[in-house]
Amino acid sequence: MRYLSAAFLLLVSAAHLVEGQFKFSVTATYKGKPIPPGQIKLTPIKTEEARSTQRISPASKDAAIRRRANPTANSANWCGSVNHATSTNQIKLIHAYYQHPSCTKRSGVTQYPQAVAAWAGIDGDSWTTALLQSGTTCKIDNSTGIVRNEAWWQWMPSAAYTISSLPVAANDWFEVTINTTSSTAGTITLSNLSQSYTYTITVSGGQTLGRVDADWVVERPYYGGSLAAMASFSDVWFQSAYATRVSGNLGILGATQLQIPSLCASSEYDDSDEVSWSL
Ligand SMILES: *[C@@H]1O[C@H](CO)[C@@H](O)[C@H](O)[C@H]1NC(C)=O
Ligand SMILES: *[C@@H]1O[C@H](CO)[C@@H](O)[C@H](O)[C@H]1NC(C)=O
Ligand SMILES: CC(=O)N[C@H]1CO[C@H](CO)[C@@H](O)[C@@H]1O
Repeated sequence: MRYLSAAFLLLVSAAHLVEGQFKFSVTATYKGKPIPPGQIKLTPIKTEEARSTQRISPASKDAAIRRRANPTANSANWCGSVNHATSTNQIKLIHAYYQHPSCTKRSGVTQYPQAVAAWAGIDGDSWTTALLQSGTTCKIDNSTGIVRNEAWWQWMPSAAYTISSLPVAANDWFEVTINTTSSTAGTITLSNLSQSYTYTITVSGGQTLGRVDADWVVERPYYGGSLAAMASFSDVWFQSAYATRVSGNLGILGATQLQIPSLCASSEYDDSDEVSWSL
C-alpha cells in the first residue's frame, strides 16, 4: 500500500544494452508515508564510480586477521566478502545492514578525490559482465577535507545514480535488499534503519546477471577511469549479511575475503557478519 501512490518513472535508453530497454521506477517513503514524486531526485553519475573487482595477486598472508580460515585475495578496489553460488543454484536476493562510515583525509596522501563506498551487490567478481549494487559513498573532493555522503545504486554496465533526495550521514544505519526477479530485472530497497526513509527502485532490462557472486564490499571507487585515493574510514560492519538462493541461504562462511593491500582489510565475524577497516 504505502508504495503505490508515489510512482516516479524514469526511462533510460542505453545504447550498449542489447536486451531491450533499461528502465526503472522509483518510489519512496518518509516515516512510512509516500514521498511525492516531485521530491524524489536521482542524478546519473557521469563518470564510472564502481567496477568489477580488479583482482591482483598474490594474496598476502598477513593482510587479514581472520576469525575463520577463509580464502583471502587481493584486489585493487574491493575489500570485503564475496561468496559464490553455482549457476544451478543461483542467488535470488542479497541483504545487509551496515552503518555508513565516516571518512577523513588519509594521512600523508594529497591525491583527491578521496573516497570510500560501502555496498551490497550481486555479481561483479567471477561474473564480470554485470553487477547490481546499492550503497553509500563518503567522499572528500579536495584538501578542504569537506565530506560528502551519498546514496546510490547501479546496474553495471549502465550508469550509477545518486539518490540525491536521500540524506546520508556518518553512522546512519542502512538496510540494503536487492531482490532479483530474473537475471535482467529486480528491486533494490535502500532504507535508513530508523525507517525514516525507504527508497524502492524497480529495474528491468539490465545486463544479464549470472547471480553467482554475493558481495558485501567496501570499495575504493573509480572516478573518470582512475582509482580515487582511499579515504580513511571508520569500521564498516555488515550485519545480517545473507543471500538467498534458489535453494538455501548463503552467508559469509567460506566467502573470499578481499583486501586492498596497505589500504583496507576485512574479516568475518560470524557467518552473517563481517567487518572492514581502514589500514
Ligand atoms: C572542495 O570540496 C567541497 C565539497 O565538494 C566543495 O564544496 C568546495 O567548493 C571545494 N573547494 C574547492 C576549492 O574546490
Ligand atoms: C522478492 O521478489 C519475489 C518475486 O517478485 C517476491 O515474491 C518476494 O516476496 C520478494 N522478496 C522480498 C524479501 O521482498
Ligand atoms: C536521514 C535520516 O533519516 N537519518 C536517520 C537514519 O537513522 C539514524 C538512526 O540509525 C538516525 O539517527 C538518522 O537521523
